[in-house]
Amino acid sequence: MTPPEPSLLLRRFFAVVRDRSSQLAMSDEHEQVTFAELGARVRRVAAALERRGLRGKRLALLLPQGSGWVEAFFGALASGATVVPLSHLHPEAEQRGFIAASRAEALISSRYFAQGEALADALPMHTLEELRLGSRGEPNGAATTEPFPPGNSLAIILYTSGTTGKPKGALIHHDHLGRLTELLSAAWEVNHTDTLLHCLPLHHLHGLGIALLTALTSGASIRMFERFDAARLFSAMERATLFMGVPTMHKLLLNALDDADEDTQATWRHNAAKLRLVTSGSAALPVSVGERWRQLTGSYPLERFGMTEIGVGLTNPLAGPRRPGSVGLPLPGMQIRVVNEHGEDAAPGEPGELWIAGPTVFAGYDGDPGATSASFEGAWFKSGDTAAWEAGGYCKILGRTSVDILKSGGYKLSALELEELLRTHPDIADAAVVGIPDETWGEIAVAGLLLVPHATLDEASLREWAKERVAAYKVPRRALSFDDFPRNPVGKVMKPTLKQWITERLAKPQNPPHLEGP
Ligand code: MCA
Ligand code: AMP
Repeated sequence: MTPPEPSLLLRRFFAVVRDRSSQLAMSDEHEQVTFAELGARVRRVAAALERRGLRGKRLALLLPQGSGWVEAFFGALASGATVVPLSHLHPEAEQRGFIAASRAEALISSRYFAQGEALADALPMHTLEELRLGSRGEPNGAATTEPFPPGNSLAIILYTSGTTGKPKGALIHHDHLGRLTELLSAAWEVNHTDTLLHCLPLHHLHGLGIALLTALTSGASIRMFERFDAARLFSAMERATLFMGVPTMHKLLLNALDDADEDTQATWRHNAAKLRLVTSGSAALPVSVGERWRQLTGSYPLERFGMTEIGVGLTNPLAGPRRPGSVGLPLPGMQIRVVNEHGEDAAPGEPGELWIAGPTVFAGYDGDPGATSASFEGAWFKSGDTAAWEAGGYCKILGRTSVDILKSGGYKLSALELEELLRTHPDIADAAVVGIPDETWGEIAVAGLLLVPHATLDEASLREWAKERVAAYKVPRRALSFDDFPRNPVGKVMKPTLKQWITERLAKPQNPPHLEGP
């Protein structure tokens, strides 16, 4: 039997390190790093981790977004470890939940990062500073990273919300990522002449795989921001060619442009026109937002469809018509079906569920074979999105099959996870969360609440309470109390009706700031 091929992702990365050594790999808030320097740092971290016996282990990673994050990430992968990216956007309680769920055996963080220090009692911590120095008496000899782990070994676990309460861990192999970067690099012609503006969170596949890894392994430079900041992004566009964002970012950038003074507007327009490619994904791009970007940059943003579990399935073409409101054509290398309720391929125009197969489809949900097999039909991953074929083989996303999955600012939220959380509040007897359409966020999560007798609760303190338990972006933006929810004859909450009730209540000019129990 021939041994499995070594990691394509690492082979691609180190080929760029070799071929583009003197070129800038990234610049972040603190420094500029060439590919040669990044590669050397990655090798050092990999060797230090390997000496510490961490090959094959699961390592949580919690660092500020920047060159250190990338160094630790590739170092861990090259050492043969699996990375569980944590986010500073999550409160400690949630981070501990991900550590427990993933069975991570160690944490890579920094001695200068308080959020990492706070987790030191939960699992052994390896600081980036120590790994760089090769301290603890370890020899600091030439760091070798080969042989790379095999392509079919586990590279990352990403947590994604589902129709069950807790987020599920998606198991993603080296070659899922390697192929993703290969397919996107080819489709969007990402190359060493590009500079990508990066401000997406790295604990999700958009920021990590689609943006960061695709750019780096294609030899592009990355200008990395720790967080989204419209003014800084517009300034940086002057020396960039690529920007990948979620629709909310595109909308917030336009809002900032509208609010800027005349001179600033002129500068920002001039800078934006330098971008060769703006992509949009993670949620539907409103056509009005896309059209304004066309005016700014000269071309309609390239909208594509992706998912944690599958990578990217469909994309509008780089050259050739980009169709507003459509996610485009199957990404070359991926297979797409739209399957109707009879299990047959839907005719053009007929709605059905979007199914995806191909080399970037994940290996399953961690420790959940039931959920894994329920989401596959053979090699086809069933997305839970409703779609239809349009003329010319383009595909349109019509919505989600489940009312309990929301998309807010590009983040997937589980209504059930939020309801379970809200029910643990002492003043709340029951909760039902729905997604309400919103111009900026796509949808916002709004909680309908049944309060315990005599309780009074205000929305602001409820949000603060929830933010100690889950990431702020998951916390319902609004909460309204009801005497009861609309229910069907067996007592189940009728969410579409509740959505209507909430929409009507929100449209009324005044909502009481305090929620009151019966
Ligand atoms: C922030 N807030 C939010 C969200 N983000 N509320 C609802 N939904 C959100 N997404 C809240 C904060 O808690 C805060 O509330 C207030 O808004 C302002 O927060 P701030 O941090 O200033 O917001 P921001 O930095 O402007 O954030 C907006 C954002 C961010 C940059 C659009 O949401 C973001 O980075 N989204 C990207 C998500 C993403 O990468 N998804 C990819 C999934 P308060 O005022 O109460 O404190 S992967 C995927 O979908 C597949 C693979 C694919 O196809 O890409
Ligand atoms: P996630 O699990 O966070 O990766 O989110 C994946 C989901 O985001 C998909 O199942 C879709 O519902 C949604 N999505 C991604 N890209 C698009 C797009 N271009 N248009 C509409 N929905 C999208």
